[in-house]
Amino acid sequence: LSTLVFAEIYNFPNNFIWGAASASYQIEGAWNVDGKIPSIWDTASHKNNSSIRDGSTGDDAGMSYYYYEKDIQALKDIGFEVYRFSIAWTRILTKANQVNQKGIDYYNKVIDGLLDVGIQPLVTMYHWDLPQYLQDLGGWTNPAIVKYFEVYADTLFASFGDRVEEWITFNEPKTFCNGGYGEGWDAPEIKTAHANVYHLYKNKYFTKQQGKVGICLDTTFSFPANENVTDELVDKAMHFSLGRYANPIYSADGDYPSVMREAIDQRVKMKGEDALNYYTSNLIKPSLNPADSDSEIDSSFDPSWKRSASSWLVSVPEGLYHLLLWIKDHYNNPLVYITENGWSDLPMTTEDDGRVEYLREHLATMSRAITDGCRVEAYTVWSLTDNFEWMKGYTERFGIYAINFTDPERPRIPKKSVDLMKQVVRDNFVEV
Ligand code: PNW
Repeated sequence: LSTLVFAEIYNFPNNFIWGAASASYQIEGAWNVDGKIPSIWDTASHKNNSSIRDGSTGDDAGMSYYYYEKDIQALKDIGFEVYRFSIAWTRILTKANQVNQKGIDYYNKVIDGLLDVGIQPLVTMYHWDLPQYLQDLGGWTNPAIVKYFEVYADTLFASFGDRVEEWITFNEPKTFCNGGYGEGWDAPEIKTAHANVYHLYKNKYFTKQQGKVGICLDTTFSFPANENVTDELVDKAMHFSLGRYANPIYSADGDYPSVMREAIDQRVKMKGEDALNYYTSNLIKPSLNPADSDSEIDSSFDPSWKRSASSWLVSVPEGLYHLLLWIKDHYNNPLVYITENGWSDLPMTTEDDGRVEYLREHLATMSRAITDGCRVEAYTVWSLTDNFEWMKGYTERFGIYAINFTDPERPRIPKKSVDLMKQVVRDNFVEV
């Protein structure tokens, strides 16, 4: 007896680009090798009683620093055409901002190895592993970092730009700013938002103490240099200097100054695609305790949404469809690369039916969004292999290949989802 299964087929454009994604600290290991300097994740994972769930570190991880050829082979076995990986800033420049040739050599080997088998590199410059010495200067809260980042980026373009055609500056600024510097649940685990302290005072102390909490902003006043300079230009200069901080806090619309946003928009429009990471969705409603958050929005999960091994990750394929259409409608239908999308399971699951189902359903909604006019051109699944999942250590696994982190050879063991991706890359359709 056989069961009849009625499957829907969802197609993808012929030139659609398939691949997988990873990040340096999560896979490389070799944390103190060949001139690499410490990053904030070395610091976070090495400190006593670290906040990492299993007390683990990325000191060795999947050892991609030594076994990058296994990663390339794993990509090739599926037939992938693009590999999104990140470069560790801490391998490229020394504390004195000198180029570390051994770090350059490593990424040259990765890039050339990929190109040799016809896989395009898609390079993230910053996936959270900030040099510790820059954090000691304030990290992303110190405006001087802009120059440091520019020197680093310059080194990358000069060293790899002859072969790397696609770059991503930052992975998830919302997450690393809020996690690292706002709520403190990611390295460098700093909790410093003005808004947090303001609300703390308002909620907990104000009734009793009746004081005020403000912020100290600095600015020059901008005078017109001659009579041809308009008042609008004066206003614009003031908004670039003061308004960028003051408007979100004090202005009626509570937003960044529109004149600044428009000027920046114009420059951004020069070129570029949107690299988008989508994992999950939530239900929202007006907050019952408005004081708890600036947005005054509460969010929750629908009980019917399937749960992964990660508490924050539930499967909502429709969310990807709606997100892609929202982007199309709000940003003039830009080119979109889905640079992360994936599912977590427990260590050493290779029968990863949950992931197979998640990927099938998300690829299907992506196909529907493309049919409805969205310009999605590439998809890289998170992640190629199991890896160091930040504060969750090795307790949650995102790979389509499993890794046993106690095996010195770190073989990349295909999970069932590898077969799914092989089929999708070969046929350019997914069945649901
Ligand atoms: C990503 N969300 O972060 C990171 O880029 C990866 O390094 C990480 O391993 C992966 O997720 C899995 O956790 C996310 O808002 C940040 O849904 C935010 C969200 C999801 C993932």
